[in-house]
Amino acid sequence: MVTKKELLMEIDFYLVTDSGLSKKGTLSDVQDAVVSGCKIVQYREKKKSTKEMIAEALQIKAICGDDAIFLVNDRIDVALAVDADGVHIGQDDMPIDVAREILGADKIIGLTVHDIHEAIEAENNGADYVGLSPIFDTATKSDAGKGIGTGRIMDVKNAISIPIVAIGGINKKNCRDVIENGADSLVAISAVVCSDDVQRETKEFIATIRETLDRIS
Ligand code: 3NM
Repeated sequence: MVTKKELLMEIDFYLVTDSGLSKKGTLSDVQDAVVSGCKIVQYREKKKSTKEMIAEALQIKAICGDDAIFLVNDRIDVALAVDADGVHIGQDDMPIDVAREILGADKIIGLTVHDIHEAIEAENNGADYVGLSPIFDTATKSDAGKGIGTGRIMDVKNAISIPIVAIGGINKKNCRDVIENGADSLVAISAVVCSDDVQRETKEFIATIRETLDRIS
């Protein structure tokens, strides 16, 4: 069986949940993305109680099963409570070495980085992948700042060997450019969860990412 860390090397479209933006709800979005071939899901929930989050996280974990990696954003306690595959944390959250100590070697830890220096530091501190952000301006996260542009992705790619997940303002028009510039995977929240057809959008993102990766490899 493929381990979740091995599966991390095969990710393409990466789903981050957003219950505030979602048309059909978080569980529906996860179900639609996973049946469409999405191999990584991050449960990002800023509004619900811990109790509600644990109940929902257990359902997401069940949907992901062996087919998709299941990570929890920020909340290491919730990840531990439901035995998720790992966490995604930010620069101001728990330091990676501390998170690793708590979670253990087998869990996946992703860290948001904004430049080459943070990316190198993330790899040196034991991150399994980096989320590079924001690539473009985005209205989805009010404090994301100005887009860094796709050119920066290749700089980071040349400096580290762990996977790079691009995030921020990505849609079907600009996603080829993101992959051509070195991203291994990408997140597109509003472009997918605001859609009427999450399955169709997920499939189209996966097909475009795969086709671009094949073309440049
Ligand atoms: N983090 P959309 S940008 C969750 O810059 C998140 O760290 C970001 O949403 C960061 O795909 C972002 O709709 C939201 O632009 C991305």
